[in-house]
Amino acid sequence: MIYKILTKITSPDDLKKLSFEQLEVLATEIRDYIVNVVSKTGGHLASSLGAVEITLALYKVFNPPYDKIIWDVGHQAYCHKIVTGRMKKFKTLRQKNGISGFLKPTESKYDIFGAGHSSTSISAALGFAKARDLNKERYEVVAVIGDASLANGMALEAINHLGHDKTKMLIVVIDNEMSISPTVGALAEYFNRLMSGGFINKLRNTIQATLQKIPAIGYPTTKIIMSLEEGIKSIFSPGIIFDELGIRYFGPINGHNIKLLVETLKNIKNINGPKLLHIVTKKGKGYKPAEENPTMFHGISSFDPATGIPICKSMSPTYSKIFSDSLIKLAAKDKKIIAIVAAMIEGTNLSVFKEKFPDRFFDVGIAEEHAVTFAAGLAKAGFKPFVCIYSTFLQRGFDQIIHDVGIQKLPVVFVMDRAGLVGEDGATHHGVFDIAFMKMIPNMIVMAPSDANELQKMVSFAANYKKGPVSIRFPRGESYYYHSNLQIKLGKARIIKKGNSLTILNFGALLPKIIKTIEKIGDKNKIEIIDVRFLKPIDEKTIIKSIKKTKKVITIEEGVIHGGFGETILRIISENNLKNIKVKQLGIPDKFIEHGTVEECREEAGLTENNFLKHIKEFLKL
Ligand SMILES: Cc1ncc(C[n+]2csc(CCOP(=O)(O)OP(=O)(O)O)c2C)c(N)n1
Repeated sequence: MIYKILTKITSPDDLKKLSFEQLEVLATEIRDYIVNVVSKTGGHLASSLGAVEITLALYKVFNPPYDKIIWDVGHQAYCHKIVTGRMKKFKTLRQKNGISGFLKPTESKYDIFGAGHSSTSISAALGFAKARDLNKERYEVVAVIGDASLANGMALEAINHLGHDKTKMLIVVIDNEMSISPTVGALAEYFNRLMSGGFINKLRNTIQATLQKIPAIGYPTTKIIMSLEEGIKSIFSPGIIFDELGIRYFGPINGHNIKLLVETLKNIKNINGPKLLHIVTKKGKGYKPAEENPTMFHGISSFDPATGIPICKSMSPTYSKIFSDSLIKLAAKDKKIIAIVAAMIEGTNLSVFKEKFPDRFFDVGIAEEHAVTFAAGLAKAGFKPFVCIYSTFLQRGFDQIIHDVGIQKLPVVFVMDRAGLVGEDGATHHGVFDIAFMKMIPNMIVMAPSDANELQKMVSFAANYKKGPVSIRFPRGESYYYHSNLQIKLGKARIIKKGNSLTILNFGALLPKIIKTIEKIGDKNKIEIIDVRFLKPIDEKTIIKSIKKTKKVITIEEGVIHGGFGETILRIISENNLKNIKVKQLGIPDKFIEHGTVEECREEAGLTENNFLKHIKEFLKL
């Protein structure tokens, strides 16, 4: 497609000059461009396609960056990136040093507030609105949030504050009835009713107009019907929840009609106080494969733009698949096993579990905090819940893990998928803090498998462990098979290879890389490799014995060094008064690692075979 208008857009101001017809052409060009780029780079396609018209309408009516338009999550903001001066650079989406897949204020002054995790926009927007009032400024503030993200506790807390505070700002809810899979929960059902409420309103107007035209019945009859309608309206009244909470509700309106969006935004822009505009969109709009399969196209790797068929690289099964297969096998025998996810059924690979055991599967929506305490209740009542949440999103449930699970020693299993560096999603999504936050919680068993076989055994160990909470972390992507016939015993490490001059202590899935590195050196008996497996309780005996022998230690983990596994080893060395020990901790240094491929991110963190080799050689003076 030739981009006649798109190539001329260098900032949102350029949109102000366009007619509605031109904006419609632009929307088509933007969609085509997004599909083409994402088909090569991968990314969050379907939500961004659905948000094209609302982006154009917002920038036609408001004046960013003076007006603060704050996007929730940021996965739907590709059109925003393109029309805010990043059209050419958009081709580098999610690549190292390229455009971020989420919102990043260091990337553009138009990315008003950083995001990647959901449901932060209303709180942040209220912060901006309050600051404006305190500073006696006049800018407008808009939070743009999806229907699934609106149901999250944080968004609801912000609404609670906003309705009470009465500050002037606008919330635009993009309702496509989808999270990654269809939105779940009572609020989603309420939105459905609002949509039919809109329908009722139209019907009501049509009935009224028609009846007015018939002289025989005329006005009095209309009144009776209207009062009946009022009865219906009190049940179905659009927006009643928001209105009752002090936030004026407008909508629902068609989120793909630019003219209607612009006119509505203009009409409500100057109304004081908190407002909510409910727009209805189609996820994947304008690209047939994404419209037909919005879940698959929510976040997708490269695909053929002509057909929508993913360009698959053949891979061994992912760790997520190994985990879900293991859990399904265990759940078939143990009726107490329950799986809980927070809006990530596909990502955690648990759709088969859901099909097989619908009564024992719960998708609680984007509600990680609730997922943890809900599991705590189930565990207290005798069930064995597995809370399956990406490492990065479980950060939200930190207090609940301590307060509701840890202190009560409840047998909840935390399965942290995507633990470690995740690559293209970048700093907001790397799962690098869980080792640190799990290990500090009393009563928590902290495990990390180093291969697929070990993961299966750990899942089975966790299912049978009754004395308290357990956490298991595993990385994104392809699994490896290294071990065979192994047994998992609480708190027991495994010596992978014996040696006398250097101890390498591994925690997690980087073991195959370590072994490959050692193979390159051709070492026979210098290096001892220990796969620690349990960070809590840790096998101090085996570790101390090895350290006493070699006096040199390298610790390796794909998590933050500060507070991580390596620091536990320093504690062991110090508490046991081991003298003259040289230690190198390899892990994520004290900075946020940006996006890139997983290998590029590992390079930045120093978690590559080359860097392992460098430190091994230094220690062994090779
Ligand atoms: C705290 C948190 N949990 C989970 C996710 C993963 N996630 C990203 S987008 C998304 C769905 C968002 O749905 P919605 O808000 O309706 O927006 P849509 O994609 O439909 O436009 C989810 C679950 C996240 N980003 N943050």
